[in-house]
Amino acid sequence: MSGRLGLLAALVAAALVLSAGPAAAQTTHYVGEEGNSPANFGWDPPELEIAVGDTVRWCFSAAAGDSPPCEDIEAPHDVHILDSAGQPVAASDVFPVGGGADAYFEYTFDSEGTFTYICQIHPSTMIGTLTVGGGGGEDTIPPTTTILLNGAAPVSTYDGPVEVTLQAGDNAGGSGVETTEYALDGGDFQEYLGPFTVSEEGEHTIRYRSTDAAGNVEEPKEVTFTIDVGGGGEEPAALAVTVKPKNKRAKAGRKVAFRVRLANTGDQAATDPKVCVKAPRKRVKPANGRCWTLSELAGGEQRSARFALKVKKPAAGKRVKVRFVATAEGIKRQVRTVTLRVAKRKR
Ligand SMILES: [Cu+2]
Repeated sequence: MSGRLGLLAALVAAALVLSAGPAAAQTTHYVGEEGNSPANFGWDPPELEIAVGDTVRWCFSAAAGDSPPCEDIEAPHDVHILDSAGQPVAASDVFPVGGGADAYFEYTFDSEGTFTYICQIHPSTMIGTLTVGGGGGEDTIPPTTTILLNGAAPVSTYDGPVEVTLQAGDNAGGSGVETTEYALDGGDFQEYLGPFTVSEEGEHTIRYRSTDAAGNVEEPKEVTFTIDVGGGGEEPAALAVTVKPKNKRAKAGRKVAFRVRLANTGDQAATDPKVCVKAPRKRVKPANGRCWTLSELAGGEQRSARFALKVKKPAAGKRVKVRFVATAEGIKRQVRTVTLRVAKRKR
């Protein structure tokens, strides 16, 4: 007869375990009896924090499982599980003293919440509190996220697209990483779903953080890097000069003018650029200054100036070469030559 009862209990227990589904493979926690008289019977432990999917076994015999707290009970007990609204969730039969290996009751908790476990024979002392968390007991430590750029520790400059990988891990014994997020170039945080690529040239900032299942949020970390493809944007300054017109008829005693345009065809700024006019002193005299001087000419910038020249009398009937010489600090000079064809003097 006791054999039949034992078989029945085993079947009930097996059915309970099976009903728990795939999560039943997770941790099993044990609760036993404490005390030795109706005045001080209690649960051991009286409080329990478990993860979703964990199983709790209330045992009423040393043969019922892990010991301690499974011990032979001093009096008959049962267990009723109530939810936070006091509604019954599950209940066992009454286990007699010396119940044997099958003298336990198990339940698997598949959702978060707070529950009460109570022996209805000793309800004032055998009352316990069970907290089912999102995956962890008392994890209060946030996870740690590591960033990899092109599969390695970040450096300051890249010459092409950058693949961003975020790796997150929770502390040992923690509840586990739930989400990892990143914010690109001052944008909102978005969930990281896998490596992504940043390819736009210029400076980029990525902020990143992870959150564990217990809700601990990592203080965001930040990395800044620059993408500079092929060194573009760093071409040295270079001068280009044009002078118009290239040939000009002139008369001795009169002025002529040339339009000079100076351009910086590089990317870096040209420092102290200037254009100076050079011509035979006896024949031509600069009328508004020999040199046109700038403090700087930015990359890609161009400016123009007007040079006025007074043609002297000895130039009459001559062809006069006038040179415009452009220079800047550390840059190859550029020269343009124009010709003045000065009319003969009339008698
Ligand atoms: Cu009891």
